[in-house]
This record gives sequence, structure tokens and C-alpha cells, in this order.
Amino acid sequence: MKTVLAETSRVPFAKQIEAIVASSSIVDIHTHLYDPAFKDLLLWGIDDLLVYHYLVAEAFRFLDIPYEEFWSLSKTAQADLIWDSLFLRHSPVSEACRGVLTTLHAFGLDVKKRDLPALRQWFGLQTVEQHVNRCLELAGIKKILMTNSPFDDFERPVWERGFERDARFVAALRIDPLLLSWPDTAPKLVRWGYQVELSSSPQKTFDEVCRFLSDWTRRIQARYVMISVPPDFEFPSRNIATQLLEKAVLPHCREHGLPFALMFGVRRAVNPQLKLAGDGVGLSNLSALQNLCAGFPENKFLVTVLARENQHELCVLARKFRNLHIFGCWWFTNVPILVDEITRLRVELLGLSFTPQHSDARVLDQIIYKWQHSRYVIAQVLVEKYSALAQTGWQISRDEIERDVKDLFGGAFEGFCGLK
Ligand code: RAT
Ligand code: ZN
Repeated sequence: MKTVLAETSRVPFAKQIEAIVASSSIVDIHTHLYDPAFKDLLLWGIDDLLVYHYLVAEAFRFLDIPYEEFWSLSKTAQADLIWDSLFLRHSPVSEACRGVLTTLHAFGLDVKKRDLPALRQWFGLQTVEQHVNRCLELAGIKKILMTNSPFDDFERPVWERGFERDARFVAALRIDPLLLSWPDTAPKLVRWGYQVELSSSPQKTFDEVCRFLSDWTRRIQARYVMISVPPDFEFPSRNIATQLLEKAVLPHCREHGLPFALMFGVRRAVNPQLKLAGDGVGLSNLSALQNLCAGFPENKFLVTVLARENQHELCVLARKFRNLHIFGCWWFTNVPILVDEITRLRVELLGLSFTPQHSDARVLDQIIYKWQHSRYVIAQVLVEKYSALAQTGWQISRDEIERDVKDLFGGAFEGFCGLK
């Protein structure tokens, strides 16, 4: 029997929607987390939470030590400095600071004591296995998509050796260096046994790049292939990235039935002294995306954009191209004010055919706050939208709301990937 949720009084109606959103399980479609078999590559715990690059950038607004001095410190000493400047000397109201507190609170830790040594002690008592289970459970996540780069010297050997997979951690093949720094990448491919050399025999090179992509897709069982691109990315263009896309990457994705994920708008190393924290944002020309969607209807594109000003155009493009699936409020847009605005915009223009959020977590514990904060905002948007429907006399059942939320939290993504 279907229970019809009536809009008799807004509060119970809202409470039911919030409860559904709070308890639906999630597929987190883009993170920088690793299967626990990668050992130290899977970051977790208080010090990693504090030295997160989002917080490093914020701490340097207050710190006056030279950059090199900060980088020469141990992780613990860096975390001490960040704790002192962002949590003790000023109130931790930014989204990334608040996130640390949300996470600690979810673990049942008493944040008001402001006792960093005691927090370290608590984390020191946890085992990775327990901690993975606890974080996934508190975040309500059933599957985590990783970001897996064959070009990463720490990660590559682990895949090459092989290991027993944890089914909760699913791979995505990251290929930025292949398209964005071909002159450095080609010699690496040669070292790894792929006969690439554009000058003499281009077709052979593209075939070899395809072979490289296929080997890695199989090895890691990739669900999609992905890249982040700078604001000045163009397609088509006269550079090698266009040829590699057209002749290797897109054919590879078609052959394996994999979406190609593009993340538009990151300006890398705006301040290189900040290292990972030094990237910025710029407005992208989404004609490149339009050309890709129109020119390659047999390919599927998963896309997020970093600039707030690109969000509307992206939604309009998704209305035109069904081979385009929008996802996430990425990085600098993952702040409540923009998650709210962007989610509303997407619902109003696309209904429920998109994936509102991914965590982008780099530290396991972050999945807790990233999802708790996003669930809250997404629930508010849904309450408003379902309430507006109720005003017309439209009735909605609990099952239907559960179905919709399931789509938003991974179902629509899996459908787009052809996995359901
Ligand atoms: O959000 C982040 O942590 C960024 O540093 C990037 O990793 C970005 O998400 C990316 O995938 O390029
Ligand atoms: Zn990322």
C-alpha cells in the first residue's frame, strides 16, 4: 500500500522528506579516497583532516611564516599550526573548518574541549578497518568511486602488483597528463612498452594509446575515464589533445561503454607555493562541451564545472544533449550557499536527471561532513519543490520520494553509465 504524504501541515511533510534524504544510501561518484589495500594512500584521522589543502589555503590567510618553512614541518606540526590559526585564534566558521567539527561531533567526540592531543589519542586507538566501516556507515555511503591515475608513481605499482579488491571502492581512470602534457607523457608510455611517436606514424600512436587505456581500464575495472581541464580548454583545437581525444580516448570510451568525465574550469598552480592548495578557478568556454556532445552522440559525458557563472549554461546544455550527465558541486562550489543555488537551478531546469553531489573527499573522515552538509541542503530544496507540487493538488507517495532520492544519490548516475 502506498502511503500518500499529504501537505496538511508543512512541518510533518518536511520532516518525512528530510528523513528520507537523511537515510538514503549514496554512491559517491568522485573522491580521492583509496581502497584500504593501498595502505598509506588512504588518508584518515585528525592530522590529515587538518592539513587538507582547503584548510591550508585558509590558514595562509593568517600565517606569516614563509611557505617553505610550513612545508618543511612534519604533518603534526602543520596540523598544530592550522588548528591554532583557524580554530583557536579565530572561529572556525568556514565550510572546510566547520566540516572538521561536524565530523568529530559525528564520532561522538567533544569538540568544545578544543583538545587536539586528546583527539589525536582517540584516532590513535582506531584501526583502519573499523574506521572505514564507521565512516561509510555514518556517511550513509554504499559505494565510493576513486580517482585512479596510472601516472601516479605511488599508486601505479599497487595496481601492477594486484590485490584483493574491497567491493565498496570502485575505480575511475584519471588521465589528465595524457591529454594535457603529452610531451612529458609520451616518453613514459614508451618506457611502459607502448610504441607511441606522433611524428612518424600517428595512427600507430593512437592505437597504442588505446591499448594503454584498455590495459588500465581492465586492470582497475574502471567505471569511467576522467580529466579536469583548464578554463581555456577548447575542442576542437589544433593541439594534440584534440587528436588524442578524437582518435584514442573517445573511441576507447565507446568501445568499453564508459562515460568520459570532464571537470571544467580549474586553473592549476595559480600560486605554486601553496602546492595542492594553489589551484584557482576560471570561466570556461562551454562551446567545447557542446561540440563534444554534438559531435560524439555515441559517447557519454559526465560533467561538472567549477565556475559559478558556468552553471546555468551547463544546465541548458544538458537539456539539449541526453549524452550529458551533470554531477556535483565541485570544490569551491561545495559551500552551502552555492550547493543550494546550483541544486535549485538544476532541479528547475532538469528535474531529477542529474547527480547533485559528490564528496571529492581526500581524507576518509570527510565523507561524513561533506554528505551531512549536502544532504541537509538537498533536502531543503526537495521540501520546497514537493511542497510546490502539493499546492497544485498533486499527491506524492513515500515510495516516489524514495525513488527520486535514490536517483539523485547515485541511481541516475548508474542509469547513465548503463549499470542498471
Ligand atoms: O577538490 C579537490 O580536492 C581538488 O584538489 C581536485 O582534486 C579536484 O577535485 C580534481 O579532481 O581535480
Ligand atoms: Zn577531485
